[in-house]
Amino acid sequence: MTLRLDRSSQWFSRAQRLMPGGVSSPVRAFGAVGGTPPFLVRGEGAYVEDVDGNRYIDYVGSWGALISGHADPAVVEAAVEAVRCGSSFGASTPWEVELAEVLCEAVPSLEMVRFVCSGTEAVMSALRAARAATGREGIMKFDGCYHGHADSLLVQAGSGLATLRLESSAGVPTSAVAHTVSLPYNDVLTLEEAFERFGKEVAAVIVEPVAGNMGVVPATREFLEALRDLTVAYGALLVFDEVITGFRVAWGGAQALFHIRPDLTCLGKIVGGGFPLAAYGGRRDVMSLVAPAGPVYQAGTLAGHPVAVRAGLAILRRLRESASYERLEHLSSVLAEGLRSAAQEAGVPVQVNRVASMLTVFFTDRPVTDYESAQRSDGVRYAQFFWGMLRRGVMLPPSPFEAMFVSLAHSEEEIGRTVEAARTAMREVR
Ligand code: KE4
Repeated sequence: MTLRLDRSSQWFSRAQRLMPGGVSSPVRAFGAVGGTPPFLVRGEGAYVEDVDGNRYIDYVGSWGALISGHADPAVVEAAVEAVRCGSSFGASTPWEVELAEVLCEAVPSLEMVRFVCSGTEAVMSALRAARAATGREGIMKFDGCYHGHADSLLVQAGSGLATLRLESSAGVPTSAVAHTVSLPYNDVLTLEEAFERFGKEVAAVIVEPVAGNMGVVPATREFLEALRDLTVAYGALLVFDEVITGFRVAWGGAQALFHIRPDLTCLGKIVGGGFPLAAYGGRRDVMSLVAPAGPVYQAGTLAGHPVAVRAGLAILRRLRESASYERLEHLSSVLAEGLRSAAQEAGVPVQVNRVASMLTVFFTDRPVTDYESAQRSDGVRYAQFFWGMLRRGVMLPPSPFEAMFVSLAHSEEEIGRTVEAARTAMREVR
């Protein structure tokens, strides 16, 4: 079967004349899978449609934000009603207080919260607060984890950097990363050694408690407990980057799932309902340092944007509806099992890593437990599988270093059709 992408191809050429790589964010340029990225014009429920009229079952979901599907009627209504009242005021609104109350009630570590416009901003600001609270400069992160594109974190990062095989970024001054160290994920021994060497200089350790940016790789309980114990012992703050996992893997995020309470948490994606809204928060004594309450400056013209906030409230209300997480768990486990058996039938070795409704198909016969093992998976086979599925009307993330996301809009029908497509697409993988 052929996939006509003529109009997408024309738009891509036009875009490349004026936009770097023809995209607004690198991973969208299909660097890892090649070919022309479909230019999308519409999303509805579990489906997206491109300019050529092709329709796909979507597992990108705006990189995890759309846990209730595209154009969720409740989210659309909230956003339309909000924008009818004026798009933005640059002033406080009742709704941001309501959203702050919902987040602080749901996420165990949140005693106070500040809204920003992106996950990058949330992480950057959380680390600034951590440095102020500890009087230290050192930041510890983990290979393959991605925390946005702030200078100090572009070290061995996942997501788009992994896709482009970049270890860091040009234009980042060495001084900006001089205090950042990146260690192997899930490696307790190396972590302990690092703390022995410079634990007393570390302001914060930031981690994706379930990594989504090297593909899905869950942290072991031993690793998370070691992170919590060592940060307490050495006086560093533990920061959970839950931009993906917040409200994805559980109502209270990975920290609720694993019963590990970080000092600060970063949220994004789902909490904005697909609009530009993110947040950081945590211990009251740390967050009270943030201006104007304290000396840590952070600001934003569109922070707490009323349309995004009211969309966020709507999507979270949907998630509170009965049995949402049980439904996501059921559909995602059926999907993962179906992908495994499709690969097995075709004689293609894969590992399917899944936590709740986020999962990744790694083309390798060995377990994927960190960035190194994720990088050993076969990217060429992933690209073949990606296009085989796209030709069959299923859109996977265009990189093996990202996650597939199931939404409440996916039903047994979409999961069944996806598994059916995988059975034949796997046979084309060489
Ligand atoms: P943004 O600045 O892109 O809103 O969030 C940065 C960020 C922070 N933390 C985690 C765990 C993240 O996954 C992200 C962003 N995720 C990527 C996809 N994995 C965004 C997609 C893109 O870069 O185009």
